[in-house]
Amino acid sequence: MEAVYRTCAQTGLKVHNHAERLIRANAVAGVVSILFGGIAAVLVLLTRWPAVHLLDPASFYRALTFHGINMLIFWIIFFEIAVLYFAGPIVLGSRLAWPRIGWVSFVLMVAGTLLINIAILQGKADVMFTSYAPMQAASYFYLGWILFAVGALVAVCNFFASLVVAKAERTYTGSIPLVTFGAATAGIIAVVTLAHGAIIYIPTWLWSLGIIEKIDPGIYRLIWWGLGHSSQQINVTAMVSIWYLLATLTVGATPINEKVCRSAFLLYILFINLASAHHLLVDPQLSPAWKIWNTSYGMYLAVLASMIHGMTVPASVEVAQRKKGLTKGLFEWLAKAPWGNPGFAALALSLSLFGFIGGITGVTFGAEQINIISHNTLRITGHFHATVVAGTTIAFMGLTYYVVPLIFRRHLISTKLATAQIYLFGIGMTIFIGGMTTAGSYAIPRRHWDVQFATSLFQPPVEAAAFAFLGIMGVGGLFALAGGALYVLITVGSVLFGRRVPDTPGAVPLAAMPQDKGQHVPIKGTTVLVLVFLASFIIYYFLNWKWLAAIWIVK
Ligand code: HEM
Ligand SMILES: [Cu+2]
Repeated sequence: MEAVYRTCAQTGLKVHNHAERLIRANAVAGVVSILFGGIAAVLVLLTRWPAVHLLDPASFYRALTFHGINMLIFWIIFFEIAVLYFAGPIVLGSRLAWPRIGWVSFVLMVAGTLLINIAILQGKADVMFTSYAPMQAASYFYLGWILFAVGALVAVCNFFASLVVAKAERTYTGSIPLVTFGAATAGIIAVVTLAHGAIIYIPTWLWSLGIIEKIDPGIYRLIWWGLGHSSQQINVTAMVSIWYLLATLTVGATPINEKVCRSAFLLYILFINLASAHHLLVDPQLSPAWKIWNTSYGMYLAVLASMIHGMTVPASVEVAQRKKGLTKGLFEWLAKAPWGNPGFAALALSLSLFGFIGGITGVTFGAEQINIISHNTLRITGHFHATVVAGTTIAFMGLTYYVVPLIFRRHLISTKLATAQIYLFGIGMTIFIGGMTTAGSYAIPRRHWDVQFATSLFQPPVEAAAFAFLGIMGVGGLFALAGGALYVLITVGSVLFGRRVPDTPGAVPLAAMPQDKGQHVPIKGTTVLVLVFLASFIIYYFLNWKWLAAIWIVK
């Protein structure tokens, strides 16, 4: 296939036609998936809210399976493939190495999506997102996972091949930009992750066909989480790369120290797989030494990486803002930031919600001892909605508002509405997560149709306060759902009906601030924010040890 390029009038970037079309296709598939997952979210939310308790048990578990997979696998991974094709060929002004294979991998992923969704909707795969053995689904459900994973793996290889092509054809000079570097780290982790997917889903598929007699549940969990957890690190890595990109696009920030940022990305590759062990902290077959080693010493190095990015990104914003003369006091740079720009709103919300809520709860619940009071409660779902929804999803939403004009070449139908969408979704999600996590600390279980266990032989006592927090979760969830629906509406509306972006050169949003090395710009504001973060972390961590101690009252 012949490579055809256009020059983007807005950014001056050379855009390869096949890369552009594949970005569009993957982004559209992602948006369709978040729509599917969102519809299921309405049903799941209204069932977990005891005042409504909408669905019957079978439909609840079906909707929950559908929600988890469409959101965390399809929405996130289709979008990530689009990000890889953007961060590789487009940012480097090069071509996608294998256009035809790009379409093959897209078709494989769509086929996998269809098989899985059909199996769930037919009621033949009520096995949850994790599909733990010995629960069994129809064989084409597992085949769907395999097709999707192979498709995604091929897409990642295509991205790496494109980096090689760009280097060989010298489309850039020096080292690759940080965004591309971050995307490459995500790609490497993706290969490891998808390998775990193949190792676990191929035998499980054979088991569903009757070829293998039995799958050991313990081994299943161990390997499955090599997929389930590591894929969260792809999300984090992609999200952090988008933070850097959004900081450049919105305030013209450049990384304050490339070496530090790049080393932090490397820490993810080295240490993240160990952290998968935090999903097995109450499993009986593993020793405490194994659990503590993997979830403490190893995992903290990956956490360190996130904390480094959590500091360097706002610091780069502070430096860029101060250079524009916003130097008054500690926070003029922040107060006068472009809060009305949907990209900046998304950056600020994604970074702070991911760090303050997702990060702090994650490290705390991932400690072996604390895990016993959070495992399998709604505290866990509260935690990961803060990471993959308030963190990753908001970052993706913010980036979408740049992808639409740059790649679909349409203006947004309304930038104001887009900004409002980000705030509505972010604030709704914060309320939802607060309610959910607190309800979980009253021992409300996750993945359970009935909070009260009304039909069980043994009814555990449920404190009245738990119902109040489940109500807060319900109300916050509805706001967030409205924000999510608005995202789909604005994106689809702009792609179909937005004014065309003209081919005449316009402002150059990608143009970064020149980095004048000699000038020393203080980052006092960021330092204060970092200290507030660390203090919150310490307080929350020790509160949890106190709660743990309070469980066994010795008289
Ligand atoms: C407004 C948006 C959303 C709402 C209101 C919502 C609500 C919920 C609720 C109520 C549950 C059930 C918790 C339980 O009973 O254990 C749940 C589970 C889940 N959600 Fe969401 N969610 C939203 C968006 C998302 C997004 C964007 C993602 C991923 C990127 C996501 C990933 C998940 C996963 C993986 C589960 C667990 C599924 C399982 O246990 O198998 N959610 N969500
Ligand atoms: Cu994990």
